[in-house]
Amino acid sequence: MKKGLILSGIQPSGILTLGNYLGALRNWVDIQEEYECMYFIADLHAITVPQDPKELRENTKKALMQYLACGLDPSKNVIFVQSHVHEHAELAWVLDCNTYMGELSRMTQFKDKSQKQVNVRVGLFNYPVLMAADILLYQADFVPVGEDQRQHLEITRDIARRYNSTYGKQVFTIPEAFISETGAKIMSLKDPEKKMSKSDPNPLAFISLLDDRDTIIKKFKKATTDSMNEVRFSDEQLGVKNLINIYSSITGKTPLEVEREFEGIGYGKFKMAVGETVADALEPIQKKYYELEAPENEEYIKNILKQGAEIASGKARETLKEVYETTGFYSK
Ligand code: ATP
Ligand code: LTN
Repeated sequence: MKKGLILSGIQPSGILTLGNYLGALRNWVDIQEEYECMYFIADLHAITVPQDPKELRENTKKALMQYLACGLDPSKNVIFVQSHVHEHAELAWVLDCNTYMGELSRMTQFKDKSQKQVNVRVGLFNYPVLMAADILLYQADFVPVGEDQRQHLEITRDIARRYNSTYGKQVFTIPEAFISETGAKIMSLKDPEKKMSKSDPNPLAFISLLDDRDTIIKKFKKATTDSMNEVRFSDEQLGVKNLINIYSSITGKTPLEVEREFEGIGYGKFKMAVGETVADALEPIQKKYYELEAPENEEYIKNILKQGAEIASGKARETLKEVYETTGFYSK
């Protein structure tokens, strides 16, 4: 018996990072046996900041290959590209008209991301509404994401509750965030106050899932720490805390066990150990990824997305139809 519907997505705004893996993808793989799962590539979200069309197209295909390489099984999960299902954008409009400027203005991701833009797009401001549409369209029960998305899940719940109560009908399922205890917030290797992000302009700040061993080790060697030279899981040592967090979410050891393991050992050796552990964890993923990259797999990749979009569209159509009726649109 399946327990409920799971839905999540990642933006194809670059090659996925260790943060995307530990905060999201890895958990998707763990739950694929138990739940009915739908995972998409959020290309509509990616264009909330400027994207080069050629890179966006390539990164979308690469994102799918990274999903598969990380262990998502296309026979157990519905995998699709967001723009292949036009209902996402359509529901987003209806929800836009049921969302307040004030509540969107409070989103911390908007505050952070808009600071980095010269001309801030309306879509960046609207982003959480599109995310709400993604989730509500499939009547998802649980949404496995990293900690940074908690606020967007809260606004999704608010929008859904408001719509249901405005129209006096349970049109939308109220979804719940599904955030794992470990790895939910991996920080930048260069600025441990910021989260690790694939669109960070400094490549030393993140570990890409496709970085080779030498690059991974080099990045960890250059990771920001402090002058205390003590491996401690403390808010006074955010850089070291982040490295402990990465190491423990891969090895399954608790932060206390990691502290003990590296007691009296300098940062050099500690960083090396974290780098090796991460490289070991990514090695099988990269092997699978490069196999999938072979030209003869092109058809296989296309088929996964085609089938995924068909199944997703069927579900999306049902919800949108109900929303249009409930909203009062005159039917054909
Ligand atoms: P961008 O840099 O384009 O904003 P991103 O790397 O921050 O992208 P998203 O595509 O926005 O990643 O996020 C996809 C999923 O990965 C979400 O569930 C998000 O919570 C999770 N995630 C992203 N970054 C991290 C991180 N540093 N630690 C843990 N989880 C993360
Ligand atoms: N906003 C998410 C990506 C995303 C998403 C979703 C995640 C878009 N739509 C729906 C879960 C459910 C992010 O990680 N930035």
